[in-house]
Amino acid sequence: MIRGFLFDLDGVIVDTAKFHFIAWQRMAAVLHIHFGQKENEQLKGISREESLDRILHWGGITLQQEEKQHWMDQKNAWYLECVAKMGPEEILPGVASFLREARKQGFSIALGSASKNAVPILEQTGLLSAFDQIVDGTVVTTSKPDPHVFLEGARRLGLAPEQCLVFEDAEAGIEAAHNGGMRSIGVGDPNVLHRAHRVIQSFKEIPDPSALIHTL
Ligand code: B16
Ligand code: MG
Repeated sequence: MIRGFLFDLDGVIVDTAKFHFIAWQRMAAVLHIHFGQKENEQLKGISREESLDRILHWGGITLQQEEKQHWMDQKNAWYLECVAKMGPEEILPGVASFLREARKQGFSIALGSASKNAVPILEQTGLLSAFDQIVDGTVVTTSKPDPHVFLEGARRLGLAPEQCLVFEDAEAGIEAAHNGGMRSIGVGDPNVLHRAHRVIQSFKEIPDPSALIHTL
């Protein structure tokens, strides 16, 4: 029986993938590396450093750790310029009411994100108090598909993995959920997320959390 929900942040609660894209693209342009939407898709759910490693690899560039740190800091500064303009209007359709209903119905709710910027984003969008636990990139260093971020979320909620349902927009995140022994809902493209137990385009399709878990 599902008793808890584990939410990815980027691409599930808010569409920050577009801001990551803008920031990585600025860097790629300076380094003369091709970086398009297809490449960006492969960075969803992947940590900042691993994302940088992948982009440098695609561009055939090797950098010293110090230079890598410079680009991670610069990319994050560009990213935060976008985040600073965010407000509740950036919450994806149906998410806020799903979170409210889930709490009313007694489900436990945790965030399971690779992002180190999760708390400021939840603060800016007014959603921080909707979560019982936050597990983010400041807590967990391994990238999805490693299940640690979700296992830690389940542990903090006091639930077994099989009592948790994960919401994810990234292939790597769906894999992470399954590697941790959890069920998953893919949010987005069914062709990318075909391994998920169910795929939705939007939370507007699933207004009632209790009804949802009976469809799995
Ligand atoms: P930051 P999620 C992930 O968040 C993003 O999908 C991924 O593109 C990003 O590189 C990663 O967070 C790290 O983010 O640079 O803010 O620490 O989808 O796991 O919520
Ligand atoms: Mg995501």
